[in-house]
Amino acid sequence: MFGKILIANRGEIALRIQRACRELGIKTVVAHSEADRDAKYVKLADESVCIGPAASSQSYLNIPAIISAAEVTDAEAIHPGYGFLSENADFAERVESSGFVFIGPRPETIRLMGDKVFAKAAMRAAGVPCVPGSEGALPDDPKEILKTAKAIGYPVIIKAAGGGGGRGMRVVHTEAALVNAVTMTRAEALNFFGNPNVYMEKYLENPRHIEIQVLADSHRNAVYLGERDCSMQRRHQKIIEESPAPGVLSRHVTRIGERCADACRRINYRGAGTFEFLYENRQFYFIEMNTRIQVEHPVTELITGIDIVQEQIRVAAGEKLRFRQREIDVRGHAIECRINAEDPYTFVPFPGRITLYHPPGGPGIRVDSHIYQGYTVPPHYDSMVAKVIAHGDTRQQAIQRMRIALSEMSIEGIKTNIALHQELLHDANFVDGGTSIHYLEKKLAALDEVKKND
Ligand code: MV4
Repeated sequence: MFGKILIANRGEIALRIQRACRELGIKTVVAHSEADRDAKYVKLADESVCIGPAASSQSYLNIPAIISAAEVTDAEAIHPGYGFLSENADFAERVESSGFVFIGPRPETIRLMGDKVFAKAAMRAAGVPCVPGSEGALPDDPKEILKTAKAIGYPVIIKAAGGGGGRGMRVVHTEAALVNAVTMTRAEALNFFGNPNVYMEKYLENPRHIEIQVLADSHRNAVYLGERDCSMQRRHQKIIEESPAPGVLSRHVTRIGERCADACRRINYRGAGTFEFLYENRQFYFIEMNTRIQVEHPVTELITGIDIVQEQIRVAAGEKLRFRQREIDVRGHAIECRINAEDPYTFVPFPGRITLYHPPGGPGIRVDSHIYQGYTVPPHYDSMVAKVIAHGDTRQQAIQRMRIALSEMSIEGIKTNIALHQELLHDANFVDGGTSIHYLEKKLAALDEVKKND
């Protein structure tokens, strides 16, 4: 096992990784920006290195500075967390060529999954069901493009191979709009991702977003840790996640999960990963794979009892997975609410000094947060300040525990979206379960209408 790990991230995940290290008896180094000097997790770490100014481009994305920090502190491995450099294959390569272990998949795997055309082809070959679409990247010939769309049927969606997470896509409803949409998406793709390749899929109008968590070691062992329903989102920012996904048959999850684990063995995957699916009319359709730890990993930890961050570290150190698929079972139901420093209805970020903080607690409640009373939320980064995760025997109990937790929680001095979460936890459609990826945006638009007519 490693003696010392450098954490190349900030906020709650920096603290989360530190806790996993501490339990494993590993010393920690936090590489931080000037804006995060006074953060609690920086003080709690065994060592810290300031790697640059507040702007992420000069600190959390500064590859040479991070490598130097690992060198001067004699760290053996680097954990990238989520966001920032976590899915940057060049970074993973630089980490390994500098003699450190990258806590995540091999750089080639990150590169493969970063190209959504390659990722889809690999998954299709492994028997993972995908959204019907073009065979690989679209050609230039307009006739061929029109033919492909005709075969798929409108509406279709054009996506950039180098995109993902909602960037670089266009929905096309008619033949008349198709060729221009492909040209525009291609131009943006080249501009934003340096890769002009685009591909086409059938556009699913009202799906849910359900993902499968996997864990693999470097000895070709792989397991899946159930699913997460992440459909409650706005502008590709998830706000509530839960597991199990309401109304999805567990034997269906088992079937898809087996496919995902199988695909991991086939591509020799290492570490934690997530297979993203759209789910519509009781069918799963693979769209993308994420090669990092995700924000919402705690819901899976609560229902499986597995510490995913510790397992990431163990498999990165070359250890074998400590459990087989049949030893993993799902217990109860978990829901996560992401608490953001923002106006609950306009979503405008609201950083600032926290003058009062009372975190919730009690049975089945977990809070992953780096904040404290007197802490100043810096304006330079993501606005998430805490994750509240509720676990119960049933979904109903998890919802009730979450409502109680949020009612106990006080954060003053900044605005937060706690009121929005409370509203959603009492929303009849959310309580029924199974709302689509468009539900929140439609609900917010309806609330806006009510306000306008007041
Ligand atoms: C889609 C889709 C409908 N049909 N693909 C957006 C994020 C990226 N990961 C994939 N996305 C979508 N791909 C097909 N064929 C709808 C979306 C989509 C979406 C997906 C997941 C969560 C939220 C979303 C919000 C808008 C659109």
